[in-house]
Amino acid sequence: SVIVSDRRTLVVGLGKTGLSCVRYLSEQGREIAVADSRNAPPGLDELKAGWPDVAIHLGPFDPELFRGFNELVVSPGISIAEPAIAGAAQAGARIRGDIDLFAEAADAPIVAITGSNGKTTVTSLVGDMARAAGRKVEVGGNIGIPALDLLGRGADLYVLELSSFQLETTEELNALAATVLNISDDHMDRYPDKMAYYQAKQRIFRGCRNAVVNLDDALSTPMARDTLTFICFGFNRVNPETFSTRDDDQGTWITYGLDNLLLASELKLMGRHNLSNVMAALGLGMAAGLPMDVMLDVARKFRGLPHRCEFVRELDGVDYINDSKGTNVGASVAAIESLVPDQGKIVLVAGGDGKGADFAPMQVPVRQHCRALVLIGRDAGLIAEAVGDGVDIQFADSLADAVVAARELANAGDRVVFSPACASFDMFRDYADRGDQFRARVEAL
Ligand code: UMA
Ligand code: ADP
Repeated sequence: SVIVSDRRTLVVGLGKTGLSCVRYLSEQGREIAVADSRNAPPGLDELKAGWPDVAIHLGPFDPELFRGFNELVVSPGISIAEPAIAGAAQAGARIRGDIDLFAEAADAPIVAITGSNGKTTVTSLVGDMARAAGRKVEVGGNIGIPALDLLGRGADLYVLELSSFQLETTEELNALAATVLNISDDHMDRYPDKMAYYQAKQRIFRGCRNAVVNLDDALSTPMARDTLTFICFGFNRVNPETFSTRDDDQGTWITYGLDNLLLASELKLMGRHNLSNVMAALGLGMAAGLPMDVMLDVARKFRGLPHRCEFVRELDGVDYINDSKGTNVGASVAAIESLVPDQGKIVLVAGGDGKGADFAPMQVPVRQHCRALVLIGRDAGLIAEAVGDGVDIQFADSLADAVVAARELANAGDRVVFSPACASFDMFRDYADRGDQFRARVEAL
């Protein structure tokens, strides 16, 4: 049977996050053990080499084992609704995540970014802006480097991308500035309903000083205001203290209050959704005290990140665009709407693991802007059903076949857009692997 001691922490999950928690908690002198439901989790060799004394429990989670700990630090890839975790919570254990540990230890202000889409773009922009302003900034979280690994590097500012999973296990983030960029359905395989997903995102505002609020998305507004200051953004407004847009004969301006800041045509980023991302980044940077001229300069130069509305090549008058990071319906709708070519139409390649999403919001934009739809992956049939008649739909067994089919369907002036609206795990290692394969197949045409 398990001996219950007062200070024992179970690190649940041994991916990147789990290892960062082991590293941090060991340094704190905590007595820890690790559990992972897999028999050969990714960080196993590193754990054994670095911390030979830490007990490791592999295979299906054992409720009795879990109840022997008074604190569980749960990785984002694992649902806290797992019976063993819920059981431990019921028995009185504190359930935390790596971001909760980070918030407690952070020695510099935090800028925190969540939302259904645009997180990585905005996080990178704010990070670049802070760096250009001469700040010692560390950037991490869901974007890749676990937050705890950013500690102790002498940062004077942290910029964190946070997922709903990470926020679920965070009590008080106490961010200097935080935003929920936008909310559309995602991860419906992990949440009982939309409200639960939305409530997880809202936790980013706990203890926050400046909220950066999207006026075009009501769900982006903090529900509990406390002593929060608002910095707002949204299209076509002339409100004070608000980043917005205005059209005149020179084009579309990004504005602040009554001031024109820069023309959309000065940006290298494509699409209306990226104007929203730039406005959000400016708002967060302003809250962090970054100079406006430096931020605008970074925005102008920012080229965007791979796999996000990324131009691959032109062939026979057709542009090929890799948007493999379009992993939910909202992202792919934004990609379709911002990539409509001047002359032709879009041939959309989509499909994968839909994570329980409702694909209905794709119907109108696909019917309006797409010449054809080529579908791959597990939920191809669900997408076809949601779009219904009115557009040519083909199914492909592999991404390679899909690229060949898309080439045949596209006319000169069209754009082939790969924006799956789905997670990649049914066919690929991750979205980057999927995007790399798309790129390689397109290069080989
Ligand atoms: N897993 C098990 N059993 C376990 C533990 C994990 O099967 O006991 C599985 C999970 O179900 C998941 C995978 O292992 O499929 C990875 O989970 P993890 O929590 O160990 O992941 P990490 O390697 O620690 O990476 C996590 C984030 N992953 C997830 O949230 C799934 C990374 O975001 C993040 O970059 C990293 O921490 C550092 O903070 C990735 C992601 O896909 C990019 N995020 C989702 C998204 O962006 O949509 C939320
Ligand atoms: P995230 O980190 O939230 O997944 P990214 O910045 O990586 O967001 O962008 C992922 C995809 O989401 C992009 O390829 C694009 O299709 C879409 N996207 C980006 N920003 C927005 C936005 N503000 N609104 C809607 N869709 C967006």
